[in-house]
Amino acid sequence: MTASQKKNTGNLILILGDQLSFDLASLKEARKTKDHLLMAEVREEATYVKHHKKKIAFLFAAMRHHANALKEENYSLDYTRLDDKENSGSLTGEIKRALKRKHDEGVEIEKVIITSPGEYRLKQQLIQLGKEIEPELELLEDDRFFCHLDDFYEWEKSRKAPRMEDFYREMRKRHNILMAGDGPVGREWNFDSENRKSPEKGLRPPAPFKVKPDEITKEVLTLVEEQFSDHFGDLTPFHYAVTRDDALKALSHFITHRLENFGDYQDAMLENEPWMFHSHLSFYINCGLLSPREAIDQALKAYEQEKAPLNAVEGFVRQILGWREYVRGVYWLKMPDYKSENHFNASRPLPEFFWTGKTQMNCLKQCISETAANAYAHHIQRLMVIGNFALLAGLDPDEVNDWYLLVYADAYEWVELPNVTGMCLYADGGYLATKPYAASGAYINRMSNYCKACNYKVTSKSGEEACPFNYLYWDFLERNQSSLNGNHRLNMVYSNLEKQGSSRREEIKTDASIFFQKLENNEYI
Ligand code: FAD
Ligand code: DLZ
Ligand code: SF4
Repeated sequence: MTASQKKNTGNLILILGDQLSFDLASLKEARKTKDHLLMAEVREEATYVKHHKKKIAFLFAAMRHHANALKEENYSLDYTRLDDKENSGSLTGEIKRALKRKHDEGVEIEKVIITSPGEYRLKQQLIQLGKEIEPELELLEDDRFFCHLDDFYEWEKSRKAPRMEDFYREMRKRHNILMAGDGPVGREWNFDSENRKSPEKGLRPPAPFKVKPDEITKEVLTLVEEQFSDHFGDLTPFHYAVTRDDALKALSHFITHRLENFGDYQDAMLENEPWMFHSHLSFYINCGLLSPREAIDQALKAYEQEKAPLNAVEGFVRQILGWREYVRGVYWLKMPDYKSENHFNASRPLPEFFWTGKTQMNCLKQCISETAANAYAHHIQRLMVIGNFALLAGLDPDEVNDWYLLVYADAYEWVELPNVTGMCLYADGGYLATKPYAASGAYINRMSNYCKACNYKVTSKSGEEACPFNYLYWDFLERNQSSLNGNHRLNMVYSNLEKQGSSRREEIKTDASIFFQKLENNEYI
């Protein structure tokens, strides 16, 4: 009789807070009668950056519901609550404690199995733990993605400039998504140019999908209020889905009510309309309640049934099949060095208003206040308002990354870091983006109605009343000319800067330095 055939042997399988999927690699191999699942709420994961209260509540509530669903499927599962007296405070500590517990119960753990975590930090901790404990610790590849990491590395090696657009086309072909023979449906691969409609007057997006918290969620909300009251953001009202059934309803709600306009208004922003026509599915996809495949399949079905146009469906597919997969590949390929990239040597500390929303710049006030309220902002708010400011003001990439990682309920480092360091700050020197996503106030004015209610004038270029984005944009280009000079996509912009003449360039410099001085003094700007 081998060891594994004995009744009191089995594996210990740790399920992380963002692994709430029934088709998880480690679960596929689990033997319900022998193996033991472990889930744990731990202080270290909630505080390695001080996550938004709503993010912690969302994850703990989703974890508790998922644990119950697993138990209903007859898995044997131990669940450590945050306020359990014996809670060690870390995931590695909880594995050690579970090993001891099982030993005391007379169970011999043969192997500790974990689907690879989404963050380098935790993966290193688990590898280290594997060296310290007796049973073998096995990390399985997380196969809930369209692209295996080895395939990404191979694709990347084969390209001179490994850009998202080429990767996306490759993925479309490989997975036969929106293909007509060898070419794309609609003869174009990308309808990005049809995804930039300005929000016209009277545009009203539908109300978002909302779920009333049940008893389990209410208990979590009380716990988070007690334990994490000093963390950023509003805990209530809380209306996110925390079960698979409700996440599926959220998907279906998006397909029915928003997908049709998703393409047209993908870049649009309106005051007091945080949800626009976006899907709000990233929380659910990233923690495993929904699979990226089913989100794409539902959108394709809507297209086939003529319920949504191609520019909307292709745009949605591109975000999930293209960007989401691409940034994950970049993260694992480039870590750990990617975390310390700082192409422009930016070092300005994060302004206080990133935490309070108290600024006279209405666009930033709107986007930061909505982030505090919802642990959510849509892509253009993250990129072209908050991110654009961080880039132009030369904010320290470490501080900016920490902020993005903690404020959004969908943020895990594998997806957050490339979006911030690569896409938004150009801190990787142009590996991910072909040029910095820098813009003056005119862009924000075109894509939103924020400027109408702003204390600054978007049409004014200089002086106290001028929109700060207007001079910060040129000052950023001037400051970083030596490191951006070789970028031919900026030739036109730099020739425009040259044309402005020396006195205008001095004016820009003066306006920017006055602004930065006020920022340093923590004045109300
Ligand atoms: P939708 O606009 O409805 O898009 C559909 C789906 O596409 C999203 O749910 C998401 O799964 C995927 N997606 C879209 N854009 C991206 C992208 N650039 N990278 C990866 N997936 C994408 N996304 C995160 O999931 N976590 C983050 O921590 C995160 N941080 C970001 C930081 C910055 C500075 C920027 C510019 C973008 C960041 N994004 C992040 C990408 C994007 O902003 C969010 O995925 C999106 O806003 C989530 O809202 P939604 O579900 O309504 O998205
Ligand atoms: C984000 C998060 C939080 C706040 N809390 C927990 C937790 O208590 N237990 C857990 O297993 N996971 C948590 N997570 C998600 C992890 O941080 C995530 O699994 C890693 O960052 C890897 O992506
Ligand atoms: Fe933002 Fe400038 Fe418009 Fe004000 S005027 S909302 S600061 S872009």
